[in-house]
Amino acid sequence: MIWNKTNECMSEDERRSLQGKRLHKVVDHVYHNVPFYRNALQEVDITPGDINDIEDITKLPFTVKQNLRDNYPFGLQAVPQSEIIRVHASSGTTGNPTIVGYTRSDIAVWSECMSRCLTSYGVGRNDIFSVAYGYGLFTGGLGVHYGVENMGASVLPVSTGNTEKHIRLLKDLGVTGIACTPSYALHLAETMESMGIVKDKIKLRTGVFGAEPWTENMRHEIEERLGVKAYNLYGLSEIMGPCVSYECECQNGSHINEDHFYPEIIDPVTLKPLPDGQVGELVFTTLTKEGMPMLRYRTRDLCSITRGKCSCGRTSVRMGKILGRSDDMLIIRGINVFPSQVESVILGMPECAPRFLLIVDRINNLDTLTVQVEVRQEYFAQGFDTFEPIMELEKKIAARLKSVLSISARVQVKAPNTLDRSEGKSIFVIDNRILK
Ligand code: DLL
Repeated sequence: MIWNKTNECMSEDERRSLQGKRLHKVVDHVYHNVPFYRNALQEVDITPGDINDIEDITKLPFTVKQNLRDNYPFGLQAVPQSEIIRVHASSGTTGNPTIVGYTRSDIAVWSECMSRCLTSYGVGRNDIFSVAYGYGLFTGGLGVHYGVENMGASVLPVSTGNTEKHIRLLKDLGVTGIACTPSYALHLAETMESMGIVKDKIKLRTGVFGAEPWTENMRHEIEERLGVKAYNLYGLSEIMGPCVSYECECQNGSHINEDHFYPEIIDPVTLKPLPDGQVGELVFTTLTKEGMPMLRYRTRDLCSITRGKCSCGRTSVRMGKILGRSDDMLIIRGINVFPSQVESVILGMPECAPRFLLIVDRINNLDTLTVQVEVRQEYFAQGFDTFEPIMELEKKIAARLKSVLSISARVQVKAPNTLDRSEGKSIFVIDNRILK
């Protein structure tokens, strides 16, 4: 089944013509309504009149996460506040989070794109679909939720946590579809097994996984242990949220909703476009977004794209798996975490030396973050010989980290000069998660 045959299956020429018209419109919109973009376009001597075809996109400047931070909170918004009906936020590298405002039309486009994804996974109106992404500022929960409602299936908004209660509901309600991070799916399988519930006792058929990288091995393991067919879902809050691309039954890449989000692959060093099939940094331009349009947003995700009609009938371009990042962002329990956020907390505490180490592990399929921090010599000399002050400080650092990162970290305070740091290199992260 295809949700929107016209837009998902249009010919290359039709689509390029539509994209060209939409690109002109979005450039005109930001030129007149977002001072940041007007300045950026004037710097490269471009006016909306210069952008008529989709090929003209390479004349436009790039946007990076730092631009969103610098214009915090609403500087990149292209409509008056009265037009914004929803605001989401995700982590910035340090300090300011990234704020994204959506108009009523943006939410409608998002819901439609998400319904396209779900239809492609084989979800239909008779399905009961459990959404186990976080509801709140993260786009995962509400994003998938609106898509399920829009297509007329029943949504079960379980959100994250409460695993045992969730499993009971899966069983008792005969839930047929689930969306969550792939690591949480494995945790769910493990908890189910420990509760003595065999997969035949639940009716799950479709699993929708994304928000973090995962491998073919994880796919097979999830399919085997939960009894589902596992599909990829990709997206990012700056562009919309979950719905940017999705797998079909052929599972040979994820179809990009490219009538709304125009993809390019660039060399992250030279910033020059790369040919199809070559791995580089994925860049998106929003073609219809009103609230906070993005021109050539550098996602930092590394992958390749493939064109050509897929056996499912869709003609939209497909992106391969995300193979890595061109920056140091970590994804821990689906939440984006930058080492610089931890650094900003530690530098802000007089008791701490500017020496720290992040250790990321995956234990029972749940990510854990441990932060080791050295205490400053002068504080150490004042009586760190008993446990109490150490524990107090650990608690204090953990509370600050939680408020900045939105995830809990285990903090270990260390004596001065005990953390092993390679000479001259700033290696702050040990990521023990090996995605097999
Ligand atoms: O993670 C949106 C989302 C929610 C996507 C639920 C899919 C499902 P952000 O928090 O802004 O948004 O994080 C976006 O997460 O740039 C990728 O690095 C990573 N990511 C998202 N989906 C996938 C995926 C949401 N399927 C960042 N595979 C992106 C690999 C993914 N990485």
